[in-house]
Order: sequence, then C-alpha cells, then structure tokens
Amino acid sequence: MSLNKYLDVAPEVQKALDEGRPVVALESTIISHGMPYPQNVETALNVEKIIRDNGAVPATIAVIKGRLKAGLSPEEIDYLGKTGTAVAKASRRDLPVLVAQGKDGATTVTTTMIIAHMAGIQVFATGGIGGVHRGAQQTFDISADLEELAHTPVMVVCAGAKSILDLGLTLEYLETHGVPVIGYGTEELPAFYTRKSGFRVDYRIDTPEDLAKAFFVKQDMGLGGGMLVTNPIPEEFSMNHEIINKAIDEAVEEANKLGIHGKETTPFLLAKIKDLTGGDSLASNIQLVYNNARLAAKTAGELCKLANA
Ligand code: PSU
Ligand code: MN
Repeated sequence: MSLNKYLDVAPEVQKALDEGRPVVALESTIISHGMPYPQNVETALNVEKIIRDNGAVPATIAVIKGRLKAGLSPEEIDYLGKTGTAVAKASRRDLPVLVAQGKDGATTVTTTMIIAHMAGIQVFATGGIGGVHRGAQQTFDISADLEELAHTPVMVVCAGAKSILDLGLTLEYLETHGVPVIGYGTEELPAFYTRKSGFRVDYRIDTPEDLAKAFFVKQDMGLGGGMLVTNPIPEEFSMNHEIINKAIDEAVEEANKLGIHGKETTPFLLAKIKDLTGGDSLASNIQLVYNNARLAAKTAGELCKLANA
C-alpha cells in the first residue's frame, strides 16, 4: 500500500520493498531529454535488466497522466522515449502543476529522488547530475538537484558531473549543504565522459558494502539528506579529454550566444555535445549508465543487509 495518494508503486517494486529486498530507482529525463530515440529506450530497458542481473528490482520513475510512478512498464518506457522532449522535463517546481493537470513528466534527478523517497527507495542510479553552471555568478543557474541532495535521503550513483558545469563551484555548494561526495575507487571527481577532472572528492570508498555503511550511518544518525557517489566511467569507454572538452566549450559558447537559459540549458548542451562528437559521446554515456546501475544494485543489496540486521 502506498502512503501517498498521488503515488503508484508498481506491484513488483512494492513487494520487494515489503520483503526488505533491494530496489534501485532510475530517472526518466535521461530517457526523454538525455538521449535520442531509439537508443534511449534500448538503454532504459537494458539498465533495468542489469539491475535485475545484479540482484535488485528496478523502479524507473516518471509522472504519467498526473500520477507519480515508481516502476514503469516497458510500454510506458517506450512511450517516454518516443515522445522525447514533448514530455515536460519535471523538476520540483513542476510536480504540483503536472499532477493537478493530469499531465506527463520526465523526472530529473531532483524529482526522481523525491518520488523514490515517497516510495521508500533509498538508492538511485543515473548518468550525470545537474550542478552549478559556468557563469552562475551572473545567471544564478544552479540545478535544483543540489538542493534535493541536501534534503532528501537518497543515495545517487552517478559518473560525476560534466564540465558543462563549474565543477569547483558545484563541489563548494555540496560542501555547504552537507552532502558527502564519495569517489568509488578514486580520490578524484570523475567528469562523466572522463575519469579525471582535476578536482578531489571528499572521500574514497572502494566497496558497495562500505558505500552502504556510510549511507546507513548518515540516516541512522538522523542527519537525513542525500549522498553522492561518483563512479568513474570504465577506462575502455572513456573519451579523449581534448576532444570532449573542445566540444563542451563550443556547446557552452553557442548556448550563451543563443541566450539559452532556464530548464533548456542542460538538454541543449547535451544535444549539442552529442552532435559535435558524432555520437561517440552517446556510446560512452550509455556505458557509464550501465556501470552505475551495476554499482547501485550491489550497494542497494548491501543496504538491505544492514537494514535487516
Ligand atoms: N546531466 C547529464 N545528463 C542528464 C542530465 C544532467 O549529464 O540527463 C539531466 C538529469 O535529469 C538532471 C537534469 O537531473 O538534467 C538537470 O537539469 P538542470 O540542469 O536543468 O537542473
Ligand atoms: Mn538550471
């Protein structure tokens, strides 16, 4: 039974939660706005399979006809992928209006965390998070993802943040808001397409068991809030630094020139980078999401052991 009257938890997900088995949340903005069709749907379905193969139940999250959904059918995933950017990108401020009006929404890291927490899911796997944009000193463009990480008790497993963002300012913001930034097997913050960024994480942790322990203790102490696990892209899929950084710089410059702002900024930059790198970045993007799904599933399993102990 779901406690929130706006929320539908898929039966398989609810059963796993009731039985104390691991569940991993997945976002849908990556499907509708982050990748082209049909790779977006293929990737989303493969990610669910990887999570199952690693012992957890996947719960892809979205807003469908005004209902908050934790766990989608393959048909719903196909619909979100096909409809693409015509599905509203839904951040925290969008949720009440979409629900009131019975509309669809693709959930960002922010709203996936919100809905995961409502459903009782503690671990969430994705590609990259939003952060403090370059030039935020002027634009005030800081992703709502950072505020959500500050307050909502969900572990987010990602591949770091792209240098479309100001990575230094993003880390400062997370520090101020008490969000631990963990490097999985690394002291250095990964930069999504590449394993290195030149910035250090707060802590290096080397096993899913120890990731789970740190998150468990944070909640057990009553601190609340999220935790950010940054998992470097596997070496064999990482991109050449110069090629990707040149594409990112060009994309940022074009966005500035065109006056792109607000919720359009991140999807514009992601699409532009994909165009400029001829699809190589898409292949890397897909592989790093798979890698994060594996780690999240294992960590969710360890977290269940601690919770059931
Ligand atoms: N960064 C990526 N890929 C993504 C996103 C960010 O590398 O798909 C998406 C996520 O859904 C994230 C959102 O939560 O963009 C952040 O958007 P904004 O910067 O508008 O807050
Ligand atoms: Mn923004």
